[in-house]
Amino acid sequence: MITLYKFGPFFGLPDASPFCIKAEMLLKIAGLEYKNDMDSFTKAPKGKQPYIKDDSEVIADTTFIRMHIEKKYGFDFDAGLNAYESGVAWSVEKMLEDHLYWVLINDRWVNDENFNKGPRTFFNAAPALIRPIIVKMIRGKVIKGTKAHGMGRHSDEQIHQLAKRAIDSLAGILGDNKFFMGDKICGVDATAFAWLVTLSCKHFNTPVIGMIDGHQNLAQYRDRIQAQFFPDL
Ligand SMILES: N[C@@H](CCC(=O)N[C@@H](CS)C(=O)NCC(=O)O)C(=O)O
Repeated sequence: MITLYKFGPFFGLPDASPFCIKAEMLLKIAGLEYKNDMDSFTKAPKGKQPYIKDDSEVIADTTFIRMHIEKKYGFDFDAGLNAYESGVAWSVEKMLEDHLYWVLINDRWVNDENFNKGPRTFFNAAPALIRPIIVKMIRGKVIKGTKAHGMGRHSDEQIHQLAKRAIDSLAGILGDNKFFMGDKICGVDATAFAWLVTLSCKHFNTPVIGMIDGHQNLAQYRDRIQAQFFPDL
């Protein structure tokens, strides 16, 4: 049995982290049985979630989780795609994970209003006396990360200009397809759904929600996948 280590549902989303939603989607797409563990972040081998335990093997990072599923279970997430299509799918995935992710982090962690009603609440269980210190330290670490990546050096307006360009590209690639690369769900859909549902979260105040909802194909794709894979939400 596989155990998926994740944060758990927050803000009406399947998980606070799009990477955890992606990992869960990969397991669901591959049709593998798994159970969730939402209490083992401190044991994460790379200091990040998600990670999985499959028998005695521990695998951290969604891309390595995907590779593990491909190798151990012989499941091909890109079955039927030619080399060009696989390349497009991989590029889309990495645009979301390594570029649009930082828009999300900026909107949630840098913006005061969103931070106060979002990430700040992750620390509610910490003892009241030291809570402000922990919040300041972790928020500072995340903001430093946005600057190290580079996204955090832009103005909000510039960040949202970049977001719009990325969202418009996604809409263009999806076109009239049912799934990102055609009629059949494939690996990139795990990431695309995870990011679209997370970036559309109405708990937060961000123009990115309107950018996504402005594309009927993206909004319908997100809602279709949510209804199929997370019907309880
Ligand atoms: N490349 C990793 C990224 C995972 C990741 O960034 N996880 C974040 C949540 S979105 C995390 O656990 N952050 C906690 C920390 O850095 O302390 C993957 O694909 O799994």
